[in-house]
Amino acid sequence: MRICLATRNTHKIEEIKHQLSMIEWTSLDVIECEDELPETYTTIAENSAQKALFIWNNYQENCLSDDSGLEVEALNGKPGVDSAHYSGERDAEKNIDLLLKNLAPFENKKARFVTVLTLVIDGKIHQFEGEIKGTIIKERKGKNGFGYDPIFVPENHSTTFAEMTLEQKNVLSHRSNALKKLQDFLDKNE
Ligand code: ITT
Repeated sequence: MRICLATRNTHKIEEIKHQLSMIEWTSLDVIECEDELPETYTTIAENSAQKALFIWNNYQENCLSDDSGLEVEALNGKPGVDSAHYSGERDAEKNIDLLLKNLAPFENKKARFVTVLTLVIDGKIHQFEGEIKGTIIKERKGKNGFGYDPIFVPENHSTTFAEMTLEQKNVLSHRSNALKKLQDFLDKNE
């Protein structure tokens, strides 16, 4: 069975393919989808479903979408669903700058990353959620990964996601936790 990865985020694609390498993946380019995937809801779970159903409804392809975000406790869960364009632009550096500025007055630096994967197989929808708790540090550290990785230190660790290799991040991350649930589902439904 081939599954279309319904994302244009190359970092997500790399992480997902690395963890679930046995799946026959296809891509938005392969199915000739040039549309921007809609994300118009106010929750991560709804946006995840919306992206996958858009592909199923328009291209009749089995597919997997990933909607994720960083929820910061002291900021009442923000940037959350707005993580990709928190600063008003799709710019990771500006997003981090704004987050550090907004969080500076608070002692509480706790945060969590969350991912909701949506798998659509033959029109049926299945969702898998993963999270990783951690803290936000005051200055960027590391060059790997993407998004908020340089300022996020996962619980029980001393380095940021951006200081870890892809393999190390993939043992811990919100995305990998959701992918493990997806893998269990596929194993049981083979
Ligand atoms: P697609 O919608 O095409 O999948 P996207 O980048 O727009 O790609 P989202 O709407 O899910 O994806 O936005 C998620 C944002 O949350 C992402 O742009 C990052 O800023 C942040 N994010 C999600 N997962 C992350 C991770 O593993 N490490 C760092 N930041 C992450």
